[in-house]
Amino acid sequence: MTGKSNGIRNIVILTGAGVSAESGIDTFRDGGGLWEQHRVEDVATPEAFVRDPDLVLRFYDMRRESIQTKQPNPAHEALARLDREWDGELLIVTQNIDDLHERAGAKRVLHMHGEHLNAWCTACDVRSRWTGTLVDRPDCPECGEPALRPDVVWFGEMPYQMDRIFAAIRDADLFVSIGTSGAVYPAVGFVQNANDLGADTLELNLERSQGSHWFDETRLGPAGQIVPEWVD
Ligand code: BJW
Repeated sequence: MTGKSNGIRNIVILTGAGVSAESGIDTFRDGGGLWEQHRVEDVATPEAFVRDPDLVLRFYDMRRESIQTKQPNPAHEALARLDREWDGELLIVTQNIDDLHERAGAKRVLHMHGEHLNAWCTACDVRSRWTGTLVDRPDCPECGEPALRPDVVWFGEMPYQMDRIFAAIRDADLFVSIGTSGAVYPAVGFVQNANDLGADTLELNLERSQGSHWFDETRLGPAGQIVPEWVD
């Protein structure tokens, strides 16, 4: 990455499901993606969880079990390398609930849509590590109530750490979006914020996203190829 020679010090990288696709984790909106197999309204809204918690919990049990069998790919590894070697500010804001950035070694990672291994108790508001499955549904380790939900952000809920994300974008010289369709707010608006604040903007994706015209530059290809090419 030749950024430093261009005066780039501070980088914000937004990642979406496409960065994990080559690890074998389903995206949401591509052909055969999760939203073709499950209705969003049935599994990814707070209303769905109230209506049919078992269906929602089964959906996340299935994803949690699957993610644990997957490995980081060259895109995660390249970003971890960049995180390790970049001495300016850097923040990987991921919309993904998987932990493949961390398992590749990245440290500066923020999960704006939550994490698949975390549980959130709706009775006492404490977060904990998720240990059970549907057959062994755990109670909250803090208060003992059977009130755990996946600690993920569903439609209609506020994504996590928005203040920290906007602060990082405000200071960014470069905003890079990797493998996200640009269909979901507020992440889809980050590139406009970055543009307004004077950062360079780059999209790395298999296909152009819905907000592609907002980026200064777009490079198309599989993340496992184009992310290492960009980083190295
Ligand atoms: C590759 C590749 C390869 C494939 N290499 N690339 C009407 C108008 C405007 C807004 C709204 C509206 N009605 C409702 C809203 C708001 C709503 C929203 O955006 N709805 C839209 C559907 C319109 N948003 C919300 O409710 C959010 N909250 C909110 O807005 O709060 C208010 C607020 C206001 C102001 C500031 C802050 C907050 C919450 C959204 C929560 C999204 N939750 C999910 C589930 C998370 C848990 C889980 O994982 O189960 O998050 S939905 C799902 O979509 C998931 C993802 O993180 C998110 C984005 O998906 P992503 O990552 O882009 O995946 P795909 O599949 O869409 O795209 C894959 C991409 O990869 C494609 O581009 C491929 O080309 C590419 N690709 N293979 C590189 N090999």
